[in-house]
Amino acid sequence: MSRLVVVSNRVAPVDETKPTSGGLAVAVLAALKRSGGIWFGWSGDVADVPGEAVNEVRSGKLTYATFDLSTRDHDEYYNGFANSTLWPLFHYRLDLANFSRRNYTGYRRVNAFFARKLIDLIEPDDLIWVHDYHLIPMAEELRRAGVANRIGFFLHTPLPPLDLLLALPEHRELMRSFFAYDLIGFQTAADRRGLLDYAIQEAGGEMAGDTIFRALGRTASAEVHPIGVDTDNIERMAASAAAARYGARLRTSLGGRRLIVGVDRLDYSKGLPERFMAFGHLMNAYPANRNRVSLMQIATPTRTGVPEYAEIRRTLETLAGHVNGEFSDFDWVPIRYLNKSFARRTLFGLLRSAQVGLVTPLRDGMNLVAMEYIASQLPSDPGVLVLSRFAGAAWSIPDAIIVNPYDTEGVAEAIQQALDMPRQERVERWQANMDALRRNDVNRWRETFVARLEEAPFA
Ligand code: GDG
Repeated sequence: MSRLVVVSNRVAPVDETKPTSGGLAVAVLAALKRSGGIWFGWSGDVADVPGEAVNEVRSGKLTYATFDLSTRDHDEYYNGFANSTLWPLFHYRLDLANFSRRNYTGYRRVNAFFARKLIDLIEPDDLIWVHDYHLIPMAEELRRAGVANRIGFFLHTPLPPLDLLLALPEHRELMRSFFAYDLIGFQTAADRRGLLDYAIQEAGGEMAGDTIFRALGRTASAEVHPIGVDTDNIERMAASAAAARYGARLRTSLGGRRLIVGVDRLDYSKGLPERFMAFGHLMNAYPANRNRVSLMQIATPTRTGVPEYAEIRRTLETLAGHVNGEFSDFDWVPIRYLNKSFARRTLFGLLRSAQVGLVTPLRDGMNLVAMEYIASQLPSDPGVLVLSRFAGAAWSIPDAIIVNPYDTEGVAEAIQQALDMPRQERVERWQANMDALRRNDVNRWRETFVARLEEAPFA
């Protein structure tokens, strides 16, 4: 079997007791722990004058190879093109996308820098698996330097339709970079469509099989490989967390009231203002819930260097204050809004304590929290997941209550339906969802993607 070399912008801390928020790191770590290999990427540290060296640390079967970025690279590549241009664009938010030539140049420069550093580590038979929107040009840079290895790419975010992609001034160069991979994996068929439409309609390419296309002289396969979670591990952690001390603290604080939970990175794609408004509407439309049901929203701050993230934080504080001001009682607060991060075990314990999981992004590649909520439940008395149709997870968890997150009244109705659902139906829905998640867990995701990459080249 070939060695697996995973490349992603951030590499999780070697010390696993440190919380890792962010779906990519969580998924890649779960996948790599089983297979072993190299995990190559940015250390997360910024230095005015970064050292040139790649720092290698071994832990079990896995080697972490990391390096620092300069302040300028961090500004232009990470805060700039990746998180102020591609992230909003790929989440259908042209209104929030920033277009700057300088940031695009920085993005290309840092991708070339990643490629130069990686070349020293790889062997001819290695499988290289690049992750996410930060590193789309990696394969092109590697090919330019003569690397002939099999190279795969997985996009964790959505890819929008062709017309939105065309708004990017550099769309031609960026999209062409995809074609240097052998295998390109997407979360859903709609995301894959964006690339194929581009390849055929804009780049004059053609299909050469169900998934295989030819464009600009290269052949690649574009496939749907939906990501999963480590179900066994989550079940175990959630069960042990429920017995922990803070579980008792939470129960005491609720005083027998019911709990709705949301856990998200603090990001405008996650639909948090809409969620708070739907919860406020629930209090108005179904007043029996007052003093009986609370929403606990954990919103972990991320990307604090990007101005739009400060803006969404202010919006949420205002909205939570508004709902709480209107409906609180001297012994009850409707929204418990927490801007901090928790250990994974604690998080799964909280998910298990909640009768309703509320996952309502406006657009999401997959959404692992939806899956973690299902995997954390007590099988004999599970809670109900209310899930946005615009999360990739809606295709993987079909027996959730599926909602349109823009429809405030509809989301409030769905929450009420979840709160009222009889145990028999809860158990049946949960069982169907859990079976689906077990069949397609994170190990299966890695195995099928890597097995497919081993079959490359597809020409
Ligand atoms: C991207 C795509 C896709 C959150 N807060 C804490 C914490 N988390 C963990 C969650 C979950 C992960 O972070 C978040 O994953 P999501 O999938 O929900 O969202 P993104 O970060 O946007 O991930 C997404 C994913 O990549 C994988 O392909 O699903 O669509 O956007 O695991 O539990 N973890 C800890 N403390 C926290 O406070 N320890």
